[in-house]
Amino acid sequence: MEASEQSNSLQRQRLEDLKTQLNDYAYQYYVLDKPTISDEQYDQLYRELETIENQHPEWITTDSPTQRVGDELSEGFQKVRHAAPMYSMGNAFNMDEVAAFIERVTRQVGTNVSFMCECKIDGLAINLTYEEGRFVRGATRGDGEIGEDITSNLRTIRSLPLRLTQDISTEIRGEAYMAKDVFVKLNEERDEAGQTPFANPRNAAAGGLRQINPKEAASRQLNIFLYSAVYNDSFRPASQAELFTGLEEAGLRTNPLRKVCQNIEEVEAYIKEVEASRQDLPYEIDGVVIKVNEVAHQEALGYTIKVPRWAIAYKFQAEVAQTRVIDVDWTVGRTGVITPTAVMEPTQLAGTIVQRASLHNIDLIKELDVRLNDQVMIHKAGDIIPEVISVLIDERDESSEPLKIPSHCPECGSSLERFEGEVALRCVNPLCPAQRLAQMSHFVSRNAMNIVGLGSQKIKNMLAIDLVKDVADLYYLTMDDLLKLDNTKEQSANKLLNAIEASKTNELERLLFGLGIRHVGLNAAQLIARRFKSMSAIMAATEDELETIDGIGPMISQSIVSYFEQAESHTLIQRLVEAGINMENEDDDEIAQAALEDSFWLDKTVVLTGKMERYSRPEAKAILERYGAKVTGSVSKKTDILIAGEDAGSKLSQAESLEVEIWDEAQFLAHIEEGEE
Ligand code: 3B8
Repeated sequence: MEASEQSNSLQRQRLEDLKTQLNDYAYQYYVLDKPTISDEQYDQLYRELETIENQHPEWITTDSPTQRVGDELSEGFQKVRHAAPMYSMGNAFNMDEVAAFIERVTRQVGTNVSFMCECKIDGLAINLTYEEGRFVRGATRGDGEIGEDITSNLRTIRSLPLRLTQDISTEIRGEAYMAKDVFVKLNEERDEAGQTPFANPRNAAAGGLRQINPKEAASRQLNIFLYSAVYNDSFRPASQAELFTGLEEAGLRTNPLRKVCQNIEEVEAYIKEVEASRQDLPYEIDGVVIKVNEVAHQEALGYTIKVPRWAIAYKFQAEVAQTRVIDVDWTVGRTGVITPTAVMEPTQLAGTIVQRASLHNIDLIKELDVRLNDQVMIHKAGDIIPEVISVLIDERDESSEPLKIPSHCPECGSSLERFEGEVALRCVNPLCPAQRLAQMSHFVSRNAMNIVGLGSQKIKNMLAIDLVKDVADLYYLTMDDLLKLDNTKEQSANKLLNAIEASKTNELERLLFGLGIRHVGLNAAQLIARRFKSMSAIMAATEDELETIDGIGPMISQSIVSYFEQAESHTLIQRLVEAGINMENEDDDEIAQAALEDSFWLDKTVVLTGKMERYSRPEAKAILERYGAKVTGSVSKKTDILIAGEDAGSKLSQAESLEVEIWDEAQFLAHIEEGEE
């Protein structure tokens, strides 16, 4: 064997090992919820795999973890015929109907029957096709016979195995859903961005599965539970209980909250238990599914034209409550969006006492025609956020008038605007104290810079006497300044100064989140800070570069780029730098410490091509970015330097013809090493 062939085959072996390892870690993390390595270790292996795949695109297979989020947009969705129809279930709305189901089943197949009880996940039915253990296609239920091919969106779901542990060839069915916490964050972001919020996690998940851009789908962070399969010679369990263990052994995610019951009493106990703890589950359920456990009995019972005779869905009563609207609060968010909230007579709803409900925006107010003193029905969206669902118009007083929509900011009095395509009203006064208050409260909040002891009342007082105008000002406060505040003695002032000082060394992701860039939630901030590792690299990043991160879609990347296009943002960051706030990722090596201001690379546009000895392309790119360079993928007139390794191709000739400066690896290393000192 020739040397290069040998190194090729070693590399190929490494690639296979990496794929297996990474898929296994993802399984531990996303299916079993038990991470076995750190995010950093995972990232490192992932990037090693990416590097090999970049060098050998012909080796990329669809089950590679790098292939979860593709670049191609779907052109509408292809229709696919299911191997066997996907039925929906008959419903039971009370225990009598459940009892009738159990009696009928027992009459037909005898008393030697048990029942599998499961939670009814409120998501969307999906169908996953595996061929010899490989995920080849995913589809919606559609009309039950024919669904839509949503493979590229389903691939973005991290708990969905691209490769099973067994060579199963069949269709596996389950539910795709959005967890409650993801839903709450998504709606907060949508409110802030002036977009219509989703009514519930199910709609948000449905929207995610129908994205034409898989990157958007990935950012919805959907999850799945599997609960049924088309049986054949490669997969034939004897019972629903065996089906679940079989799915688990194959690497598929199942809901552990299930129970085999022998009789109606046990079924009823399960239903009661689940209904009572429903609020505490991290996902929304709308009932309990009761299935004949034995597959032989299931087959004997069969199907009607529409539904299986061996399963039934017990639906919970939707939890709603009636109360009266006392007032409507209009609050100004950190981007100036005005959010209306109904203040109501306190009432018990789904486990808590509720007295405020979001009305989201003026379109919703007009649609509901909600007015002061109205009797309204409320529920909890995603089991968490109280919302007004309807108004009892008949109980309304004759003298009642439509709600007055403010024309001016309730805080600063400047006139409100409504941007095209948005449902939100906004205060566009950049000096609005309410916006500043909201921005600063966000900046100091627990998940952001976590400045303990700085509540919104204190910030309000600071703003009122002009001690601070923006978040950077916090870092220039003195003892004398703080003593000017009401109720602030030396001791508490000292504490606060210490808390502010301590926040200077926070991780980069906290700062990035704290800036309050639209759409940049905690999760996005973490992903970005961990990949780019310094504020300057983030500021220099293009939309394309940001989107190379799994989970960062166009909405987030556009928002970041446009935030850093503003001169005010640069001024703010500069003042934070001068105050000594950490702008780098902690685990950075010495290179990251290079003083950016002196960096030769600052604001240079660089293109990498060809093979280098010392660093892989992604590594070289990361180093250059930490020095402040902008690394792009193609040579243009704007390129300052092309760094060409061995076997450089078209980019080299392009650079020559455009008279772009060309360096070899030695020149590059010399400059990096210089910078390291
Ligand atoms: C047969 C079995 C439909 C379903 C089923 O959590 C059938 O089992 C079905 F024809 O729709 N939403 C579940 C859920 C849904 C179904 C199911 N099991 N756990 C659910």
